[in-house]
Amino acid sequence: MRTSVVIVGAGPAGLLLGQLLLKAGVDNIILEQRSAEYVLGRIRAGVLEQGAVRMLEEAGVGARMHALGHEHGGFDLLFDGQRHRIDLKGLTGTSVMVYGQTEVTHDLMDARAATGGVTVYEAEDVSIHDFDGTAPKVRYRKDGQTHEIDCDFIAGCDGFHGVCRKSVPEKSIKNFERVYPFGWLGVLVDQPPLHHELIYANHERGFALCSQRSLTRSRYYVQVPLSEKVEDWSDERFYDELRSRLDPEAAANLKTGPSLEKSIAPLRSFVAEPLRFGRLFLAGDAAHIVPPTGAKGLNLAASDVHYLSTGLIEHYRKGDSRELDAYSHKALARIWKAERFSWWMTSILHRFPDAGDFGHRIQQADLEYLVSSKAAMTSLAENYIGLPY
Ligand code: RFL
Ligand code: PHB
Repeated sequence: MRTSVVIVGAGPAGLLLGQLLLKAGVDNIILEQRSAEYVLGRIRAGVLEQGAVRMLEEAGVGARMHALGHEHGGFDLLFDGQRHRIDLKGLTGTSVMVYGQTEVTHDLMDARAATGGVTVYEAEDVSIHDFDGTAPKVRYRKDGQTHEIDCDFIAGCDGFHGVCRKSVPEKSIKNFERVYPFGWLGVLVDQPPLHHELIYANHERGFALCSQRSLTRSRYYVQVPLSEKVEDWSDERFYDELRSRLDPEAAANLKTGPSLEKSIAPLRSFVAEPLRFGRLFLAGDAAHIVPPTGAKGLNLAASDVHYLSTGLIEHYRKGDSRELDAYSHKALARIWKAERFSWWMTSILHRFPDAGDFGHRIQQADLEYLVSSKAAMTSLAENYIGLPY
């Protein structure tokens, strides 16, 4: 078998890259270790920047997103019992789109099927070879048989635990990492959201986030220590904890119901440098992780794919490799800014076990300054809606 680009991973990064390449006439095969149903069942991000919205439009999957997604022109910050609105639209002229990652994945899978793109689901033991030479190969097993694909390039879109980054010799890659001493316990529930926009809360019991997927489906999170087990959290205990971290009005508006999904996600900041190793490129979570506080994970996958797809398309269309050569540098410049923003949002909104009284006062000062200064709020808004690319 032969194709131009083998894409490892059918998450948003792999599917979006595959679709943009197909549209430009660059053939590709996606190898995914899980089933399509499993991939669609993972509940993750919920907020899209305008850049990601544009990318999805470019990939030909904008219609359902525009019909079902909701534009949000702001969100609330809650601390010291008071809510403060961050007027994204007023401060920057731009809003964000609330549309779940599951829906994005669903739309991209449908578009790929309609264009006849090949995705091999349940591809086992994917391994990548000879990417430091001119003729890379990718092997995998499916239904007990071993297959080999010859290609020009490999795109490692296989997430944080994927095989691509791990296949790079240690001396060629540098990893930067910060692990946070807490996670987010999240619940998805078929009940109307308690507020029409998102609420990010800093409370002495810990961070809380009231998010949503639609007018009838809500997504809520509370900060928990890493030692917590999801089995110990009944729905009732979760809602009681969430209510205790909200202002009286928000707490009174919480509509509860049986959780459709409940899980704990640890928080981590991570960047691998560079993003290119010969004919292997890393994109999305395979290359970097942000804590979800700034809603940047999925959006960074989209901006990586913008730079990478542009480079690959120019290479095939014009024989011009300058954009491809610039990929790692350009993508990393944007990645680090999103890493900084996500780290900062995490640091002002969570309770850190070892912050002490001094750390707590500094956090309070940061929040008070933020909501009293238009310049500070504009900086927050500009980063939240997404830096340009
Ligand atoms: P994904 O979505 O992880 O997709 C990678 C795909 O690669 C497959 N794979 C392999 N396939 C073949 N062979 C192998 N050896 C493979 N190893 C892995 C995987 O099965 C998977 O299908 O990465 P991608 O495409 O880069 O997309 C990134 C986003 O998914 C991610 O940044 C966000 O979802 C991060 N994230 C969140 N971001 C937000 O903005 N808001 C959130 O609320 C939010 N919640 C989350 C999250 C990430 C989580 N993870 C990764 C633990 C919650 C969780 C639990
Ligand atoms: C979500 O809806 O899952 C979500 C929204 C905003 C965030 C993180 C997660 O910052």
